[in-house]
Amino acid sequence: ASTATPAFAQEKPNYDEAKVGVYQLPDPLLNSHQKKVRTAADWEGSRRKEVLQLFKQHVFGQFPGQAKDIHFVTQRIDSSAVEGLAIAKQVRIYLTAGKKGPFIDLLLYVPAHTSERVPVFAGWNFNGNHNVSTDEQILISQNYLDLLTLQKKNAAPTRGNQEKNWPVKTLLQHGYGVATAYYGDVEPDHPQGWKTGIRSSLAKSLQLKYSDWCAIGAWAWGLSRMLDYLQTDNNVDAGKVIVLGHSRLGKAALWAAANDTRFAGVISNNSGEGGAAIARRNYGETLQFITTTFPHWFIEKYKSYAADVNKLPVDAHLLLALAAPRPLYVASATDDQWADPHGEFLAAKNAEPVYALYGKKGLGITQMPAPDTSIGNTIRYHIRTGVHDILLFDWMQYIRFADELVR
Ligand code: GTR
Repeated sequence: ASTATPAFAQEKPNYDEAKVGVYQLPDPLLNSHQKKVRTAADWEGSRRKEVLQLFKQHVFGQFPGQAKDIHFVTQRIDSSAVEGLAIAKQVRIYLTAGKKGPFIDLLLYVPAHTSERVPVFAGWNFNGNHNVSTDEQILISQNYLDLLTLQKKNAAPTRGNQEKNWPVKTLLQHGYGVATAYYGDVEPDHPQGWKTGIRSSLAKSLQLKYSDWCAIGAWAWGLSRMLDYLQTDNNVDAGKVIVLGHSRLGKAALWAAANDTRFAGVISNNSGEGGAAIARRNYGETLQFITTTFPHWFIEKYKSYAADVNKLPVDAHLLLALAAPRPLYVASATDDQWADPHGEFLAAKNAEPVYALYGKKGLGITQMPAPDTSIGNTIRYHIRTGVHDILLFDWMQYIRFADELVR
C-alpha cells in the first residue's frame, strides 16, 4: 500500500498503526444526559437530533432549508443519448427568483425505452459536466474554474476527461439513472471561494452569514437542491435517489444524507478525514492538516480541535450513523492511506449500534476484509486495490448494493 505523502503536506503523516494513539469514541447510544438510547424512537426523538446539532456546532455549521424561489429550466433534452440507451436532460436549477441569481446546471441521464421511474445515483463532479462524457451535447459548465490559476478557462478541450469516473453506460444498462453537476456551481473550492459562491449570493435569502456554514456545507446543501429537481422529474423514482461522492465530495454526500432524509441511501467513496475516517486516529491526514490546507471546508470551530482531537464531541462513526437506517456504503482504496482506510472501516463498524436499533445489520465482521471484496449488509464496505479514485470496480459494487437494498 502506498503511503506517499501529498506534496502539499507540511508535516510527515503517521502511517504506523502502532502509533495511531489511544482514543475513546463518543458512544452513539449515550445522550448528553448520560441516558442510554434503547430504541429507534429514542434515537430519532432525541439522540439523533443532538448528534446532528453537534455536527452543526462543531464541524459543518448550518444546513439551511430549501431555497424558497427555486425553479427549474430545462435547457436541452436529447432523447437518444449514449448510443440510444439514454434520455439526457440538462436542467438549470435556479436558486433564486428570476434568472440572475446562482444556479446549478444538472446533467441527468435516465434509461430510454422504459416507462418506469428509475432509481438514480446523484453526486457532484469535480471538473464540470463536460468532463463526465465526450458527448458534444453536454453544455460546458460555465463556472468551471482552474483551481491552480483560479481562472475560468475554455474547457472544451477537456471534454470527457473524467469519463472513467462516471460509467454512465454501465449504470444505464443496469437500469439506473445518474445525475451530476459541477460542485463549483455553488462554491468555488478555495479559501476565498465563498465570496463568489452561494454563501455570499444567498446570504440574505437564507439569512446566514458566510461563517455560519462552510464549503462542504454549501456542497451538501446543493445536493439537496438537485434532489428538489429530481422530485419533479417524471422519469425518476425520487424515493430511490442515492447520494454519492468521491473524496471531498464524499464528505459532502455524507453531510447531505445526514440532513436530508429524502435520500434513500449514501455512498462515501474514499472520503477520508472529515468524512468517513475516524478523526481521533492519528493516521494519514489529520484534523490539523485538513483545517490548515482547506480552511474553507469546515467552520472555524472545527479547527480548534486540532490541538486535541479527543475533545471533539463527535467523530466519523456518528456522521455515518446519521444515515441510519438507510443503506450506507463506505469504500476505501489500498493506495489511499492518506484517507486512512482502517479508520474508514472502523467508523462504519462503530455506526452499527444505531443500525441495530432498526434491526439492520452492519458489516458483520470485525477485521478489515481482503482487498476487492465487498462485505456487509445495510452497511457495506470494500477496499479496492489501487489509488484514490472512483472507478468501475467501485461502481459495480454500488450497483449491486443498490440492486439489493434500494431498488
Ligand atoms: C485531498 C484532501 C483529502 C481529500 C482529497 C480529495 O487533498 O487532503 O481530504 O478530500 O483532497 O478531495 O481528493
